[in-house]
Amino acid sequence: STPAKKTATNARKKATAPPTYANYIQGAWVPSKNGEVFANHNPADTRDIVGYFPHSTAEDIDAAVAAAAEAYPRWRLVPPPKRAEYIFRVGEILIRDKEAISRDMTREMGKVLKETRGDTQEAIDMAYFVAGEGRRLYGQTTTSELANKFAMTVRDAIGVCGLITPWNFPIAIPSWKILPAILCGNTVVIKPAEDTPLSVYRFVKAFEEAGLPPGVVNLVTGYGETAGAPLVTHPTIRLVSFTGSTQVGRLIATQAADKGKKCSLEMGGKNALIVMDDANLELAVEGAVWGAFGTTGQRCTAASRLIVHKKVIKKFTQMLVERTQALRVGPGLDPANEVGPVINQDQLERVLHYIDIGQTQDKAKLLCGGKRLTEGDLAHGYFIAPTVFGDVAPQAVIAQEEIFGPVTAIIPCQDFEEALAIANGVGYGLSASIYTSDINRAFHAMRDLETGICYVNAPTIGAEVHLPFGGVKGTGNGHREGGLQALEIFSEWKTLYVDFSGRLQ
Ligand code: TXE
Repeated sequence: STPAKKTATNARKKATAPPTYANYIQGAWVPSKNGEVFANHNPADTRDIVGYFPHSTAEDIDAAVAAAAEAYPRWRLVPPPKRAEYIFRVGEILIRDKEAISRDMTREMGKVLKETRGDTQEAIDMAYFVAGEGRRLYGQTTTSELANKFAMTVRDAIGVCGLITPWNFPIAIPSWKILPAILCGNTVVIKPAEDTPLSVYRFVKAFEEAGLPPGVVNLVTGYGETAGAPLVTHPTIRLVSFTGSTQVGRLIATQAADKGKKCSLEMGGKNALIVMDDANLELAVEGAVWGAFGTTGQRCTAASRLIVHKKVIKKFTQMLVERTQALRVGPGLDPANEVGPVINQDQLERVLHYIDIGQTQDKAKLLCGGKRLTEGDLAHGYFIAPTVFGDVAPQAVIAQEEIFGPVTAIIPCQDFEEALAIANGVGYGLSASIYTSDINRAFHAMRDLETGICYVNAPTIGAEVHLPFGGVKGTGNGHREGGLQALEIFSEWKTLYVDFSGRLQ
């Protein structure tokens, strides 16, 4: 196109007001009952409003839950291979729209395009994986104590599920919940994070286009206390699946327990990456950089603790700091950038607060980063320089609490046993990794690290959809998403006995 044409297009783009989106209830796009909306900002440039979304309340949740309850009896009787066909079609639509969805996601969430493409791909992978399970919803047949009596188990749906999701994986995490839930015959209401509603809007659009019957998937946007809380406490909701902060997760667990609802929680981590003296240091540094700063450190699997053997700590630290300082920080839509902004003002303040604690209270050594970046256009976004602390004590605040930002802590260790003890010395237990060339140590670590996921010679990140994802200790409540294990969350076992003996009892 000619330069003149380009200018005209840009002018048109600027003149267009941000779109206003709607909730999806009973197969129709509807505003919130109070008519209110909230603005969704681009964290790389807050002057850019991505769109306005319904500021929903209990009334909207009531309508969505009623739609899901109405759809449930029919959906439950749709044979699973047929349910799977809708899911397969959703996967195809996501493939077609992958680039557009990923660009929108970078705009509303901030992480770089390479990562949002990965996020969308995860939903595609999940769609195909789950669709395949439609023909394999196996139960068991087993022996009976009595002759001429047959015993078996089948998976049954649970009912209407309330799904509450965070902003760090705006489409992947919703896919981990919605897809297995509806495959198992449940209907759902999803309340996505207020910072990333557009990605879920686009995901739900795919269900609509796939021809999913009205009411099976419903979307209500809004804030946690006004839209999320009424979903959790709604009497018709049989199951709540939540990913987010520990504080909210604990509250939801209490509310669900009080009403006898099933509840699955995923609440974060304080993940350790151990570097032994026999590690390939180049590999370990690369793993530490992406484990710590990928998604700007806003991953529940982020490598926020680097436990390094004293023999290699000097070399490792020097290589890591050099590599970290070379990272390009900026808007995620520019392919030259490697690290995007943090999600919002609260998160910016929270991360800077932890950086301050690291220096003042923990008395750790700030090796690089440690400040907000405000040069040029960065001033309009929530950018923080990737930060490395050295000489961090295992009990330091920054080595114990989830920071959820581009901050990592190097903790020295004397030997392998001490490394394991430090790694296990936190309240969380999501993922851990060890870099070593000693196979015995690797297996020893895999056996004794108190986490739901362990990596050897790979960073603490990189979940695959056909494997279970989740953690022990404060990370969760015993459930696993992904893999066949997700079916355990979203279905109940029903035991069936058939007596064909005709015997009188
Ligand atoms: O989480 P919230 P926030 C951690 C991370 C981060 C911190 C705060 O440490 O710094 O949490 O993030 C909904 N009833 N993680 O404030 O508030 C909310 O609307 C029902 C780790 O964003 O837990 C959103 O949809 N719902 C994590 C979702 O809960 C409520 C990912 C998560 O928001 C609610 C995100 C309520 N009372 C944050 N209050 C991970 N495990 O990966 C809020 N919500």
